[in-house]
Amino acid sequence: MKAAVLNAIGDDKLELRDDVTTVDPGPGEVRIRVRATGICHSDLSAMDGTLPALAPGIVGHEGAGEVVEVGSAVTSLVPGDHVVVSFVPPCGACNACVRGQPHLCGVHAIQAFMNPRFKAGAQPLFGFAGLGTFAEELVVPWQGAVKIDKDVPWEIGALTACGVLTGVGAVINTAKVEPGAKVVVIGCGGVGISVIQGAKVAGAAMIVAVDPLVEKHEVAKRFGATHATTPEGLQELNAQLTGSEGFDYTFDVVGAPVTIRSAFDVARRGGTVVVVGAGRGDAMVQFSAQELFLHEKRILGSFYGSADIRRDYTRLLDLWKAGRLDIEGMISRRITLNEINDGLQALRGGTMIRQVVNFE
Ligand code: CXF
Ligand code: ZN
Repeated sequence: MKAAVLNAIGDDKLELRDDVTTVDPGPGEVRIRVRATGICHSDLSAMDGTLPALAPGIVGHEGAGEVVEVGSAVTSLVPGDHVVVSFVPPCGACNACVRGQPHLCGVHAIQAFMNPRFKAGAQPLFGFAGLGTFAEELVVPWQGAVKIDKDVPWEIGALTACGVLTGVGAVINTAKVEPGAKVVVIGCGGVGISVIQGAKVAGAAMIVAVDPLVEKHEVAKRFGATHATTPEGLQELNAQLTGSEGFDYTFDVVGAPVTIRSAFDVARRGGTVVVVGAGRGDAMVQFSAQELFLHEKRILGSFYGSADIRRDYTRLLDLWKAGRLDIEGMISRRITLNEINDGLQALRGGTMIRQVVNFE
């Protein structure tokens, strides 16, 4: 099959090959024919070493497709089913799963670093985050393939897999934003736009979008932002909108020390700061010992929208069907796998919300 291969961490291009194969599905695994995948900023982060990944490998972690083969122990899926694939298939048995935090199940992530998921000729290839959707097929545990209705377009399913779930989940599950809240969202890519949409769904009264690219301000407003500014203008808006008291909820969707610090600074005393952005392991953020206790700001990490994929993929697609989440509108561009390097380069340019790769 055809796949886009990352030969080494640090490469800025993927190699298109047509001699790639998947591992055979084990008893609890399913083979999926990928029909659409989004290009997420985390794919660039895997390529440049910001996020942990192994090479040679296949990136791409936001996809939807059709089940083509199921392992002997799989009872919940059959060939022909349409599924959204997840990079955190909850095993159902570990402490995180039993505790009710299936998004923190680490079983598949650990496996992903030990067992290659593909081969190119005789060369084993890893799958980023245990997936690798920049390939025509992939094999995943059945728990990582969630069945969706057949009338859901592939690209809508694909974007739900990572960006929409991560952003809307951060608002609804992690922060639990309530009606009337004043919200700031720093970073207006696919996840940031999903945070904005989540805040709108949650009934926020004020949603301030922050992005250095002014072209994105109108986009953010189209998805529900009530105000938009560059990072330099944020304190001024804070003064205007809250009398400098600060906002109830602030979301960092960049993952850089300066944006996390800024999210902290514009949260009110007792407010909630949510770190959604996927930052570097060695990037440090400073807080004074005094400000942490004195202002009682709650700093919450949010991984994968604190989601339960079985509950939340359906919930998000129901919101989409009801017209309350605009997922089509997030698609800036549609390409084929042959154009993947062009898509990655366009994402580096900063103005793309989501590009979708459609497969035959
Ligand atoms: C990332 C988080 C780290 C693993 C891959 C996906 N989240 C969103 O892009
Ligand atoms: Zn992603």
